Amino acid sequence: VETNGGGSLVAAKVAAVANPLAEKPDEIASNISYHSQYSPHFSPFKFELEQAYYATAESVRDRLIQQWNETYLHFHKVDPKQTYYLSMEFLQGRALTNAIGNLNIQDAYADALRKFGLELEEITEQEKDAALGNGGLGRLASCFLDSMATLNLPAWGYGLRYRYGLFKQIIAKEGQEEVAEDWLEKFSPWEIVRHDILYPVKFFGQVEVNPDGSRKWVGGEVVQALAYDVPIPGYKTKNTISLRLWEAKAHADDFDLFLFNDGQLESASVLHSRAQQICSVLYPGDATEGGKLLRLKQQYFLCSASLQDIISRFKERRQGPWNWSEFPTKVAVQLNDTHPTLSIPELMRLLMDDEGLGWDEAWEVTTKTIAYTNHTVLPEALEKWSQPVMWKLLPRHMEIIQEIDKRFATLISKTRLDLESELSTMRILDNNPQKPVVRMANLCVVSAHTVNGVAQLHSDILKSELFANYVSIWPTKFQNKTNGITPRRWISFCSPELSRIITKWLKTDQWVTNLDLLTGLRQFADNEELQAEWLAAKMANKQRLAQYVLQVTGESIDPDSLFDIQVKRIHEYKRQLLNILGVIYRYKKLKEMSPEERKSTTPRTVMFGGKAFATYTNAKRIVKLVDDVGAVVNIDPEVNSYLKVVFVPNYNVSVAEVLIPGSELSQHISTAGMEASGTSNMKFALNGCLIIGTLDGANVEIREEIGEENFFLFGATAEDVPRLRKEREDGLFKPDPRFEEAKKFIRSGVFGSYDYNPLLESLEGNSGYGRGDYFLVGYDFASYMDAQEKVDEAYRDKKRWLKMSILSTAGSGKFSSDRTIAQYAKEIWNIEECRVP
Ligand code: B1H
Repeated sequence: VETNGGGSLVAAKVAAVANPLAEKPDEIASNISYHSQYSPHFSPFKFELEQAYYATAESVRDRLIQQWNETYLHFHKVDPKQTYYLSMEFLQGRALTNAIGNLNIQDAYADALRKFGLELEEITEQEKDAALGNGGLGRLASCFLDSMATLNLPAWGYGLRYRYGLFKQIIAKEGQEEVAEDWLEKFSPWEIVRHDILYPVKFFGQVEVNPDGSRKWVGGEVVQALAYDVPIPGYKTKNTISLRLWEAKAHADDFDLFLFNDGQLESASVLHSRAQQICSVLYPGDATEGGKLLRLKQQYFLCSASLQDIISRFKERRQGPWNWSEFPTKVAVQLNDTHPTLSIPELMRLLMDDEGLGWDEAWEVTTKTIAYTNHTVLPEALEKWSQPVMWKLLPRHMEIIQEIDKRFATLISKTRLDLESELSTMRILDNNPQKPVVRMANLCVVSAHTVNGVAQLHSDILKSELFANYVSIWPTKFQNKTNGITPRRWISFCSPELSRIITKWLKTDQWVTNLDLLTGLRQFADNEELQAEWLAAKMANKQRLAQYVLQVTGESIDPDSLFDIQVKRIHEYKRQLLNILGVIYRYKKLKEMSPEERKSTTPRTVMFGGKAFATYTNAKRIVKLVDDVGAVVNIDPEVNSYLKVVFVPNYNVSVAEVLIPGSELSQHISTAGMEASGTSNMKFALNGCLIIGTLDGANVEIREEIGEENFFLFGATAEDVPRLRKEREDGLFKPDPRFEEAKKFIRSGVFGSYDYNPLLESLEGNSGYGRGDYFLVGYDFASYMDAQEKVDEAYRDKKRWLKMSILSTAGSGKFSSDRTIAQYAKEIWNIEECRVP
């Protein structure tokens, strides 16, 4: 069967036979052929790129299932203590390249596909990203899964199977537009529906007292949680763990045939559609308002289904009678931020109401099981749930939370009279009659055995500010676990060219699982041969990126210019506005120069990418400004060979895999103290990209590791920020003339007629609008521009730049998520390797 633009099943001349353990190209080709003919998704006579992708993915899945079954059975037999990572977000991205890379069969797959006249790359491009997350927090969870599998740890992820993940971003004339991203439009070959794993999850209802005084949650509305398992292969190991995603389903009996037959078609299935809503969309937050009740339902749904599953596995693995005090020796639960906090009252409820434990026993089990990671100090992102809403949706849980709160207050008044005046802010329940809420972070801190931040500076801020009072009660509860990224996806697979060079110079590929070995590159940083190879690899990556930019924006960019990138969610604290104001100033200066003068400048291509939350108007205005600046600069014949500005649409994991390897300078320029960690900073540094940044989040540690001479530092420190904000309020701030000039240039109308006033006003000290330059763009502008001048100067010295680039990669070893996960395993979870033989 020959088809247009695709492969050919006939050309391959292979038998359609499936052998899940196939490793040779011939056998793999027959697996692919088998799936294209016998998997019922498409016509068996069609074998275009899309069909070839699905058949290829299914052939890989066979192997994953084999290993995943072996892993499950092995864990079952050994019965080790196991970690469960509960997260409302997993930003998995594409799976095919990662799976064949981790299984170490990429060459065999490339050969097999060539038999059909296909290139592996065009097949992997067919896959849609699984974007079940918003940004850093969700991607961190996915990197953690890769490391847990690679380190052979008995650990699983639990999340929700959202029908629609993060929206797709389109950049139109009016700025950003959002459309639903239908990642399940066809089907996902990477999930296995588990009809045998189903739990009831209840909402609403009321609490009743049993004759013996114990309490029971009755009535209400029940939905079913159905498991979908995504196998997560480790790198070069058999261990393949699970990401278990829950889907909400109504019970068959919930369909009202009587109403249906009576012609009331919609009312007949009202329970079905209500159940369906629960997993319909990812909460579009980084810190925002939304469909509140639905979000709370989602959170509880994840917690309840996961804990029922964990308890059922615990029981299944006990042979003979058990003691519940064993539970924390077999189970560790990690809460990814406060989003799964309801796990705390849910575990208490299951232990007390279903298993018959008393309060003290249940509390001991719960607190020894659960640990909590904080990912932000932004007040608007600290979750607070309305007490009346919680009483309605989860009455039994509210009783339990009330009791935890009461006991905490008693502890303080009995043991810490000095803290009595702080008690009202430390309590879990804020009983302000105007707006009574439950403070989820406080519930976590009081209940969890360990609380951690995600970079050293962030953890220090947690200890000295947000959670300071609790530290004095439980000094050993607080830890730091600096974030990390998986070197498999973020260099090995996304930059094979650079990876080959690293392996050649280190004379080993062990660095992929022992990233500290990268320090071995330091001794060659000045070596001309390495520098030449490095330059060639970076250039190839830049060309690939330029190709991509041309394809998605129509803009051609020059691979000989400095590729300067800022990609992350659009947020005022991340200060994309500072970046674009700097670009505007640069443009104005270029315009004022003579053609001769321009020739001595460093040509730059400044790229932006990232999504703004749909109702965050200032963030959307920033997107619009960037796009408008690009529209003017890029067609300005005097300037456009020295400066281009591009907004790369729909930034997501797979776009990052093209952008990051092709980057030379990346911007991590948040107001100090506001970015908990950042993780893209680690990805860029690992790929030999230099950083311009503030002393914020993990930047601090990156700079320590790669050396301050290889980092373009600017800006106020976290310690300075409160004082500077005060000065700003008091009118003591003297703006840099360059800052005034840039703003004035926007006001002059060169970038079009869009109303930028709200943005500009947000930068003014005493404006009624916004928070009076709360993010200190004005204050940091001067040192930012000075640092940018140093960048230009450094880039003109090619050798120096290459050396800095090599040293960036060489110093990135600490930021492997393998290191992070090993620390969680040892210092929080107390779990050990459980390797499948
Ligand atoms: C991070 C979030 C977040 N911190 C609320 N907090 C959300 C908050 O849907 N919501 O309501 C979603 C996400 N995300 C990020 O976590 C930090 O800003 C980064 O600095 C950090 O690197 C990342 C991983 O720790």
